[in-house]
Amino acid sequence: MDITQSMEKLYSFAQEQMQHIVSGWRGFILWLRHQFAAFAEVLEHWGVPVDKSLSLAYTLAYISLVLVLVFCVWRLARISRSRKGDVAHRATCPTVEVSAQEHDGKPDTPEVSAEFPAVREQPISVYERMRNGLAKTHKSLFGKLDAVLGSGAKINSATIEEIEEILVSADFGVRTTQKLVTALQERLTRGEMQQAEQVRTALREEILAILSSTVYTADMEAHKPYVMMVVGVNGVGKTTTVGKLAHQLKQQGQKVILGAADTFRAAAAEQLVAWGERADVGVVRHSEGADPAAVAFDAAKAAIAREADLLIVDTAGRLHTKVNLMEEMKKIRRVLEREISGAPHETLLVLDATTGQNALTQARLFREAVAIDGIILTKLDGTARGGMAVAIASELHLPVRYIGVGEGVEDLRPFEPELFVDALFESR
Ligand SMILES: Nc1nc2c(ncn2[C@@H]2O[C@H](COP(=O)(O)OP(=O)(O)O)[C@@H](O)[C@H]2O)c(=O)[nH]1
Ligand SMILES: [Mg+2]
Repeated sequence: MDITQSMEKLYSFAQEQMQHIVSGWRGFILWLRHQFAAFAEVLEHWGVPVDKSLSLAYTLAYISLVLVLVFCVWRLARISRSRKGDVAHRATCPTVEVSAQEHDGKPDTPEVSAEFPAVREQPISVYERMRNGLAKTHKSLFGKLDAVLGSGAKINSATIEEIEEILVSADFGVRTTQKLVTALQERLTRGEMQQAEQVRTALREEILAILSSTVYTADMEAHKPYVMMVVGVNGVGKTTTVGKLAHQLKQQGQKVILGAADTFRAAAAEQLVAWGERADVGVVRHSEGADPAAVAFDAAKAAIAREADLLIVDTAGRLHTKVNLMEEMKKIRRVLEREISGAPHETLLVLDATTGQNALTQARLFREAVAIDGIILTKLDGTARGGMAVAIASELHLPVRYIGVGEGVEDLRPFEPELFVDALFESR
């Protein structure tokens, strides 16, 4: 067969196909007309005049088409926005659920359930979030400070006494306030603090010095899986914090597994599972009333089996059974330690900033039972007591690792003293 022959064959084939398409298209148009006629008939049946029914049918179809198109564009825009912020590492870690029964004898064969997409929030800067979160403290602290310093009067010991009261009211704590006041007094004596602005600068420097003295950065790369245990009394924000942490670390490309060791109420594990779905990470849970240490055991096994980078264990916090609670914490620690060398590599105590000085009492209590490596201070957005962060660093000599400045998934930030002090001091 020569080239001319094959070209002719190809041509006739193309012609045939075109005829099919044209007749198919005509058929489609006829079918469409038929549909519109049927729709117009329905409209007539509903009382639309005969001469208007067909044009109304066309108009309604046109409006529906536009709405569908608008919806599609909106969905596509949302999908592309969420993809932009997503790190490549996703959808690899489905939810894991281990029932109490399964635990007996076969701890490391967790059942796998559905996968869930990650949810992203509107991006606003870390600093903005922190500033918004600390707005109440800023307003209270600097509203009062400005009232004292703004009069233009000479700075003297009386001014410092007034500052002392302001600091105590912002929950800097008596001892920390004393420390700050002594430092201010010394600057005054040395003649370094004669103007209002110098007082602000001095206060900023002294607060930053206290906060910086306890900062540390955990080396999460040093262990695999790196195990974090989150403890604290009921309602301080443990589960929410674990959820936020899981989400953020997952977004950074870490493979995270969560352990729901608060087995006191079924709702507690369900809350964590919901966070797990949201963050798209696996959750190991048992049924209500199960031994929290058994959850820790299974979670550790699952983290090893799945080669997770991180295991975060959420715990219960019922203080009315204080002794039991502390024993429970110790047992969970022991189990984790036995399964993963050096675990938990970080034990973080969650404290609610709105509870003020009571949080310090809680910290001392927990410290007696388990070694605490750092603090997560939550709900700083809901209080004018941001001074708590300084009191913790100063009185407990414990670093604040993260702060919670809202209920959103991005409202948990690693604690950076400089950023914190800037956010606290910057005028709005
Ligand atoms: N405003 C605000 N609320 C928070 C923050 N962290 C947690 N919460 C809320 O505190 C409540 C108790 O949190 P939950 O995680 O259940 O506490 P848990 O009992 O310690 O596990 C929930 O309503 C959370 O949304 C925060 O940083 N800011
Ligand atoms: Mg909880």
